[in-house]
Amino acid sequence: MSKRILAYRRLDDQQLEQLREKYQVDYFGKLESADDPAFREALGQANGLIGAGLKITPELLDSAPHLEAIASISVGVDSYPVDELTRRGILLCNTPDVLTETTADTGFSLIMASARRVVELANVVKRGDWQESIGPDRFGIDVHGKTLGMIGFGRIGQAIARRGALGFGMRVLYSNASPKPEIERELGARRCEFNELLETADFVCAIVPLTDETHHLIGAEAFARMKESAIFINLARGAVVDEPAMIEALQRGQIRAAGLDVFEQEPLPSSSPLTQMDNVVALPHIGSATMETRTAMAQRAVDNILLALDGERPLSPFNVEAWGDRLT
Ligand code: 8YV
Repeated sequence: MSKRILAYRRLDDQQLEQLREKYQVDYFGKLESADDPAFREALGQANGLIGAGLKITPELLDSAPHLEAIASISVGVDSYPVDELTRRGILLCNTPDVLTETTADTGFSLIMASARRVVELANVVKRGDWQESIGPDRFGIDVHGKTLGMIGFGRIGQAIARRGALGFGMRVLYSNASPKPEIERELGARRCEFNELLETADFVCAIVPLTDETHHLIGAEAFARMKESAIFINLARGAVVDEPAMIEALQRGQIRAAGLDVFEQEPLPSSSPLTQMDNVVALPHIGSATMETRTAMAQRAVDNILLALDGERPLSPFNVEAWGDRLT
């Protein structure tokens, strides 16, 4: 009997066709809830999953007794219980590389928009409130020549740093579990202690995976260490930051501004004080959201699931150990 794939994120026609050529596909292009009975039924028969944006719990896995592999349309794997998947012999694949440059572009647009108050001042014009030339109370701060502090220095962090160092003459500091000598040489970047970074950087940019270790990594103490003129950027995951502590730091003027693509609760509730603050640029989690990149991410996931269900090594497996010797 042919294997079954359950797709729970929008795929384009050609990608769906690619899956259907080899397997039976249950397609939920816009899944409203994991409790949808039709989805649950499909889960019960699925050998492969492809999708994103759904928290995969051990309870959901209990309803998927035939599951062999999951292809996530994301680089972040914080929606998956990775150890549990490994224990159950389920291979997880993600989509690194294809989104690096696009996500770094988003990061840099947050840096620019927060420093130059782009959204706030564009709204002045839109409201018809541009009555006189802009004075010091609405001046921004320079980006070029400043110090960029990267919390996390993986592919995306390095791509942001490259933009800062090579495009804007910024000094780059980074805090990361392992040193990155090659990019240190390329950009003149320097690895430093977390606290030194917080105390020195003009732009503090979080781009670490969300794990037990990074949960609420940046809280009240971290904000207290930042310069009053510092701008905080979060391109990682909302839960890397203690959000109430960040809101308080912004309200008390402990830091100057924030540029945020991610939040503890997404979509961000309209009642959040962050929606009301002029010194906050808040985006609806668009790090990788361009036509080209989202298409490439979905394609990577399609390729990953097809290879995995064929018993071949996918392009980007995350927990190879789940399949023991099968992929080595
Ligand atoms: C995903 C992301 O598209 O890849 C990631 O980890 O944050 C985004 O680019 C998003 O998680 C999908 O919902």
